[in-house]
Amino acid sequence: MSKKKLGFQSTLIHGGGFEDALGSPTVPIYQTSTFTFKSADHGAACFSGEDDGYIYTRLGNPTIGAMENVVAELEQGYGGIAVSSGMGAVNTIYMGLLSQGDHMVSSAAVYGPSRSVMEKHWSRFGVESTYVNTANADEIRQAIKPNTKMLYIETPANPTMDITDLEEAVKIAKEHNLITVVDNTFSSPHLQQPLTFGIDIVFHSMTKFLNGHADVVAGIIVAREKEMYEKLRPIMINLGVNMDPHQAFLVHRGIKTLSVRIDRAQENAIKIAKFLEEHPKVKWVKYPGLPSHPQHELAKKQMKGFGTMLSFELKGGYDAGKTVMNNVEVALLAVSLGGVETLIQHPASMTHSKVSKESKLKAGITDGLVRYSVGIENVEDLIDDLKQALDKI
Ligand code: LCS
Repeated sequence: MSKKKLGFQSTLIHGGGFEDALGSPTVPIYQTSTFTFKSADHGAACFSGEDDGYIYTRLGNPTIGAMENVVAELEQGYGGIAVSSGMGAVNTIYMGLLSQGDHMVSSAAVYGPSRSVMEKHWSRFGVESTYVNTANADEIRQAIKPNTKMLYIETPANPTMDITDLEEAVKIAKEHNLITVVDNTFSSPHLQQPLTFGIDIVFHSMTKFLNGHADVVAGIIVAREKEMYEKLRPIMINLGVNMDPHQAFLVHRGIKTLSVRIDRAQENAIKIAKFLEEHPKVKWVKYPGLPSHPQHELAKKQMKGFGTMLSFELKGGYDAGKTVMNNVEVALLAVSLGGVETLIQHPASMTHSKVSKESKLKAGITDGLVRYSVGIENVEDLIDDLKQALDKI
């Protein structure tokens, strides 16, 4: 293949540069824990770094490496670090870059455990955190203290769909010498490439869009610069949150259809968002593609599409939401998101249940908020499904 830089969709298919010795177009699954050395000297050279041969799968593996290289290319970063889950990525980043006495400013609306692990556990090791609405740059500025080291952003945020201005965030971080981290799970690199805005680290729960088929739990970190990559990779290795080769194979297969899956689901998402917004029983809908979304213009500027996630609240609050969740027949009542199947869930009692009620309300996660992840089913079926469930209220 020519060395010309490929477009995004070609990179999904051909990225990473892996060439199989026997000509397989897919990356074989090296389902092994260890690799034999040619000699004792060769083993020593692999450990010293003189030889880049494989040693042990927790340290590196060809199947995992091929997938890491594709995602690093898609995010336009220096290198990818595959991890066992999205939470493996979160904790690798916290452990690698925050020490006792350091402070982190983060989006208040983040995936519940990304916040609760910081507030309940990293705090035990002396790491401080402040959660603010990062969609408001003034709130970020006011939260920065002399010991602030990291600005952690989830955009669009789970589950409020709030959008943080990445350009502005990088500007603030530069003024205060902060490391910037973006959880890019809700967009995937198909819709948003935070490293191109100057963000230092991007990570994903690949359980979601990158894999896309609700059959794997996985994560990845991509660093913009070599130095950051080299800081984080040993943390993943020593924490032991490495990926398994079979997991990597499945995610790599899912990645190939990332663009077609998201483009197709987005066509459904805007129609569903409009249907809900016009429905008399609906109080509000948050979808970046609706002009009523408070950061609709920002979404247009920094994202290549509006995504497939939306949240809404019914006029009847939680009880009405529960009726809808209990009566949908095409959408599945389940947590997770970003797959080909449509999912519906209730963040306050499910994904964000471990976050205190006060913090949830401050972050905009009301009791009545219902989250809906749009899949690639026929949109008429999804709308009819919601219609009949709303009729049951
Ligand atoms: N970041 C975001 C934005 C997420 O949505 C999730 C999982 C994670 C990180 C953690 O990834 P995991 O370890 O599960 O691969 N989000 C979930 C959700 O909203 N429902 O179930 C899981």
